[in-house]
Amino acid sequence: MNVSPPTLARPKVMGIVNATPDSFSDGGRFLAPEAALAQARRLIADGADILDIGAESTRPGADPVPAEVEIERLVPLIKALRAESDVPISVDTMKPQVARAAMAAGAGIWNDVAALRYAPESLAAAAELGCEVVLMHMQGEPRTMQAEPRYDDVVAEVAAFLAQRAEAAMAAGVAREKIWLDPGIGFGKHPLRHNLPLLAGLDRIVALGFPVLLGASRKAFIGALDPGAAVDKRLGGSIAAALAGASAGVAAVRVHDVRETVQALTVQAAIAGGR
Ligand code: HH2
Repeated sequence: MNVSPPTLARPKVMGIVNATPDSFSDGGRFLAPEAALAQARRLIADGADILDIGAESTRPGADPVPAEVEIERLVPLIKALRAESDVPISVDTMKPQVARAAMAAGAGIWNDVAALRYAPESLAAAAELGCEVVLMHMQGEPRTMQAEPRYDDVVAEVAAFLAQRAEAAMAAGVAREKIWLDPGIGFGKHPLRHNLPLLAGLDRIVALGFPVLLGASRKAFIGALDPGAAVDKRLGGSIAAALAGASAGVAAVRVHDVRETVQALTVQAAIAGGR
């Protein structure tokens, strides 16, 4: 009997392309445009549904990058990719001028870890661009966010923040259906005290009624649970987090290891479908 595998709903897998010299997990191996392009091609071949390209590291303590430098790193890469693939491209930037240049080059999603708070014109730019926009929760700013993060009820506070940023975006003219929310794992959060309740409470973020993106791949909470696991030795934990996200109903997961994550999510969905 020839039984073809069922195509069941699973979250989309967003593959991370780091076009930065100081990214915490790739160590800048993909800085040169050709190398970043090769990395992007590999992620597409591995089954990425979306690519997320960033040129400014948001790792704790990272230095800011001027907009012109981000644009120089991003635009040639986006144009080259657009010429050969129609995979949706997301750009990981806080700066509206970078988002503008990226959308003009062919990107379609603005992934903003500052949730359109970085520049006064961010909200208006997102509305004008008409692109999809990811609003992520962060306490503090990248350089200092891990100093002393504090919450009374992390899930309630993150959910309230995201609901408020979605309202602000819609009030500025961003269409409801363009908005994604992201709890911002690791962004101004204690590795275990804050990230674990957030991962356990993802259904409350999903319940806000917007598609949710989850970025847990290779993050510090995995190293805290498996002390000594180097950043590139956190695949098991990253997959566990992606599966938890899928169970909670997230729409997409942002990951380094696309092939393995697609496989895990596909198996999870197939098992759920076999009930
Ligand atoms: N995490 C990182 C960067 N951008 N964007 C969203 N929406 N959600 C996230 O969780 C998220 C993000 C950090 O991860 P990484 O890209 O691996 O490292 P870097 O800080 O060097 O960009």
